[in-house]
Amino acid sequence: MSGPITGTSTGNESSLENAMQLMIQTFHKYSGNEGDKYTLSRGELKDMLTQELGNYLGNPQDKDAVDKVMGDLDANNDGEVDFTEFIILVGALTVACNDFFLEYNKKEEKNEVKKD
Ligand SMILES: [Ca+2]
Ligand SMILES: [Ca+2]
Repeated sequence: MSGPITGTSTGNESSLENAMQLMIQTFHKYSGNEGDKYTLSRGELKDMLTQELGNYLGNPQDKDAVDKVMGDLDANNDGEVDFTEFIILVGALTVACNDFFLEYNKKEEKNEVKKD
């Protein structure tokens, strides 16, 4: 590993601490663009999904997809996604990734590894 990605870390953090900082910085990078500085509006959420989670969420350009994610995340129905709501999304996606990882490992144990 060669140095911090964001430039604000002290360089002494563990991987997990770095990941936590990165989640906080990523949230604030988008939350500060319009309206409330500490929450994501629908537009900010869309930018965040498109730029940060496009690989995982398919095509968040789709308006319905953004509305659905917004509806799922906005637990208190105030039309904004706050940091707690954001972290639930990240947590849920991380669990999904871990499930995928476990499945993948199981398959690799059963089958011979194919390389292409
Ligand atoms: Ca905002
Ligand atoms: Ca909310």
